[in-house]
Amino acid sequence: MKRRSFLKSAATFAAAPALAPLAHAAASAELPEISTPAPRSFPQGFLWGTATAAYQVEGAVHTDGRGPSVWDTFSHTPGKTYEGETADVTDDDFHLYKEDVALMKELGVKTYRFSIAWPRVFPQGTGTPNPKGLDFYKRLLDELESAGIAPYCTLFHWDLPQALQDKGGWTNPATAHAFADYAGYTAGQLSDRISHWMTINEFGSFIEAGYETGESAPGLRLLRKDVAQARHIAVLAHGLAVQAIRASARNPVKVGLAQDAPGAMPAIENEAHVRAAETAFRQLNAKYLTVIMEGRYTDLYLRTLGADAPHFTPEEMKIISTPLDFLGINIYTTQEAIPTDTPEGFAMVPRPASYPHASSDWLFFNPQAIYWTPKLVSQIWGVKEIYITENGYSSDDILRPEAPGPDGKVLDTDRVLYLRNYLTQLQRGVSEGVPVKGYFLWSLLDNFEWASGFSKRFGLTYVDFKTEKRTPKLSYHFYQEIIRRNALV
Ligand code: PNW
Repeated sequence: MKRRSFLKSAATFAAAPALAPLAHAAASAELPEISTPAPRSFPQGFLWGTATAAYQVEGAVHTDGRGPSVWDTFSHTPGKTYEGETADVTDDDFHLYKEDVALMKELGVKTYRFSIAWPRVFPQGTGTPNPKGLDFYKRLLDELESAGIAPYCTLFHWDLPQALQDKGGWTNPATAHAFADYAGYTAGQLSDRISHWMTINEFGSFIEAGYETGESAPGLRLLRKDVAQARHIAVLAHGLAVQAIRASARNPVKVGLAQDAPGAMPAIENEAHVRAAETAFRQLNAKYLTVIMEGRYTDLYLRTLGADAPHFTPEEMKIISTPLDFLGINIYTTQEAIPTDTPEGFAMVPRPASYPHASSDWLFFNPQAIYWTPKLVSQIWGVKEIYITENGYSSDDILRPEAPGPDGKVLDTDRVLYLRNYLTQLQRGVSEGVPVKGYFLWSLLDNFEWASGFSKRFGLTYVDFKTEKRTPKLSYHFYQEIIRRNALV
């Protein structure tokens, strides 16, 4: 009985021209040919890339005059990172950068997003620059140039010079000016080689995590009003740096940032839910992206903080909202919003306990994040040039390590599953006209995952941290194939 009904449906398929090429169907009377769907391509020139950050991959923390950063201090403080792990050596990319660029060349990426360690350039945060610190990046840029890979550079990926933390770090307005000086100096030195600059990576990950919950460096738990002021100083630092980079660049440059925008997406794709998601997105991003894009804190944000709201001047708001050339967004997840009858007009839906996530407990699997977040950013603020500056997946290294099998292969089908689904949604957005110009996969290599140490692996390439041996995983070959075809596979 079952067999008969299968045959019936097979005949139906064979008759459908879109699915089965008839000539082949004739070869097998019973089974329809499996059809290959039309390639779902990306626009010509779509910029495929990969990303890392200085402290997570470089190692060589005492080399060539690098000063200590808050992450050196924090990771060396007992109890702060997983098993007390530090990034003193990590991937040793400082010495192995040629091998790492070769891995990228083989992968086929057109661009590489990396960060410059502020304490290599200004070991004390301000004052006299350390030319030897910049030399490392010049060597890296030479190597990238000969591999035909365009550099996208982040100036601050959380490694604040410890000397500045000793004077209050991001709670001290002087840090904003020190950052602008460092950004201007570095752009002056390297703008002949780097055209795309990002000021700051993920405000919340060093302000809330560093000064409110204490999970990240410098590991403080300050009062709400001090955290609100620190946020304000950080967005001001961004604006001052945008101006400093433009003022000192010797070539035309494009300036943006890389923000992990808390996401909101419609729980159901209808008009009311989309409106709720838009409203939610602006409010959830009030602390950083909204004030940068609009030059004002939302009323709801100021009202919620009450007496703890930040102090600011109209002049500062102008600096903070200096127009950008592009927006970088780090996409990992998002959360469903629904419309409500409340004055806010939206509510975020709490995630059910069984909502799937990666090894990192915050990394909820929601491929629609990469469709909705850029779409909302372009809808709300009219942004014309967007990059996905990070997107990636963590596997677990504790329960069942992702180590190479006896055949030497790392078959990370979980990461492939994640990437296939996210890239499908990215392609959907791009084909509908959402102006995403490029995608940087986090990360080229397994690396130091901050407070999680080496217990989470995000790499396309497996790294044996005892030997520094690199082994491209299945996901590396999957991404390589997508880049080669410029289409989903
Ligand atoms: C980003 N969250 O961090 C960083 O930019 C990278 O340095 C990091 O390795 C990568 O994502 C993976 O974690 C995040 O809690 C940290 O939502 C935490 C969150 C998001 C991003």
